[in-house]
Amino acid sequence: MGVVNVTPDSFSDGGRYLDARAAIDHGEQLAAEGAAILDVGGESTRPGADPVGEDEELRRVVPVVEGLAGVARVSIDTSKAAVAAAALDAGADYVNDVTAFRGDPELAGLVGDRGVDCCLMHMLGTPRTMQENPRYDDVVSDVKAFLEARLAYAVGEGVAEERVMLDPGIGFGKTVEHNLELIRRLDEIVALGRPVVFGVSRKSFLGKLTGRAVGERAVATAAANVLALERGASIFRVHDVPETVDALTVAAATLTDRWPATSPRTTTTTT
Ligand code: HH2
Repeated sequence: MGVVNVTPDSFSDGGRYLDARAAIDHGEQLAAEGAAILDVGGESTRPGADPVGEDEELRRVVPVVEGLAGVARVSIDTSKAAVAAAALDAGADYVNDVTAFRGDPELAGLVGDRGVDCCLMHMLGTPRTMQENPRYDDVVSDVKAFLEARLAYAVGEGVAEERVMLDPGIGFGKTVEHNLELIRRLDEIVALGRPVVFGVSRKSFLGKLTGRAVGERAVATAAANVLALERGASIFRVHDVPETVDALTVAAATLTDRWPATSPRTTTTTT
């Protein structure tokens, strides 16, 4: 899953793709590099981010979704039902909600009615407050219980269980230790029986571990993604697609003893 942030303030690429043409070009490039899904978002969720109004979010994302429909599967990264509805009308077929249907009471029903896939993510608090001293009894058990409850809620609102994917929300109300423990014990989240989405890309704990600036974290991101693959994650949300494809191709071939795997470059590489 390649990230297309149509925002002025995203933590790693804010402002680079605020213009619709630049965002579409970027999405096309990510698809050519091997992204099967393009996750289009018009509201940053970085720690401390200000909420974006519905009209502004619609203005940012709808032209980009329209431009990318048909290039790859398009996911809309939003918590607002009106934005998700417009994006689905424009060609998206996946709803990625970092609030796990807590942000807008209409969103679960919309996803159920439209019969599309969705991702429900764990977050402690809101983007404004989430990094202020996050605490858990046991981070993995707490996140797992939350995701199980949100899955039940979604199903109760008419979303087919097989349409739901779950995400532990790396970096959303978590310390470095919480993130590392979630990665180490990701198999416990996978045990819920739904595909797990894993979003570690360029996140600040990788900078704390490596000392790398935000644009220099592709290798650190790949390392975490390989561990997540080994523990059963299915979808890897990243900014740096080529590095991720290479790392996951080698890891998947090693784990499954099957290759060529899905890398777009395996057909053109001879050595
Ligand atoms: N992380 C971000 C945004 N959306 N969605 C899911 N399912 N999982 C994630 O880990 C996740 C997400 C944050 O990354 P980014 O979009 O690059 O930053 P920003 O929120 O500042 O736009």
